[in-house]
Amino acid sequence: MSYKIVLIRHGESEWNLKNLFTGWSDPDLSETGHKEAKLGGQLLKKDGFTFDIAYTSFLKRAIHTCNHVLEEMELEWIPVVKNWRLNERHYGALQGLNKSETAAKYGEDQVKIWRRSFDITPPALEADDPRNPQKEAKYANEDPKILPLTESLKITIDRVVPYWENVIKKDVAAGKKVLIAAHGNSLRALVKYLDNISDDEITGLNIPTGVPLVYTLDDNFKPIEHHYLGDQDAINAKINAVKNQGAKK
Ligand code: DG2
Repeated sequence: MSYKIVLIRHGESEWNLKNLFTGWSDPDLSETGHKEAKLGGQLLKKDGFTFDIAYTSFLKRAIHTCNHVLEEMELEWIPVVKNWRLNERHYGALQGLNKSETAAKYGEDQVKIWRRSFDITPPALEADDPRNPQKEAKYANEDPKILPLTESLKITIDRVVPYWENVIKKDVAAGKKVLIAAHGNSLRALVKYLDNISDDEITGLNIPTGVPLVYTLDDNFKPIEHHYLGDQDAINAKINAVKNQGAKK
């Protein structure tokens, strides 16, 4: 017995295009991002995939990616469950800053620590910042104490993994075919857990925009195999582009 799940990071967002730290900010997909998401859906359809349910975040770049994929697959009718636990890692006070300019100001090493270290948090938003999630209507039903002002990957794992274990995995175990449309770091959190990647090794993992990542899991939900769908050279180029976003210009 084995299970298949598909993860997809949203297509390029307007802020990815401008190379801005995004986190819980809510820009839409760029023109390229819309195309990437549609292509992701076309590749899944061509390879005979189908889904019974999709999970995504509260952020429109992931929601619109999910919609594009389902539209290309003529699966707009399936349930789509949205939850903030799949949101991008909260980038704190870095949100809205340009990654290259931040590297020029604080050094590439510091930006790498903020982007890829396991347990170091970026500087937090002030509680009275208008971007505090406690002030946003979409988080009004959540316990304000658990809404972050900044997050490390470790903290992100602490909300993504319970959502996988307690909610999504139950659908997979029940035989449902599941799509998860989320973000660079919320997916790094899930992949670290599924593949049991060490705290050190995870610093080198970058997830490209808009490319379906197919996991085959065994009875115990341990990965047997995973692969990206599409042209591998193009995918590697995208992975490198993500890696280099923190370089000085
Ligand atoms: C990016 C990831 O998140 O950035 O928040 O800036 O996947 O929602 O575009 P996404 C952000 P890096 O950690 O790769 O810098």
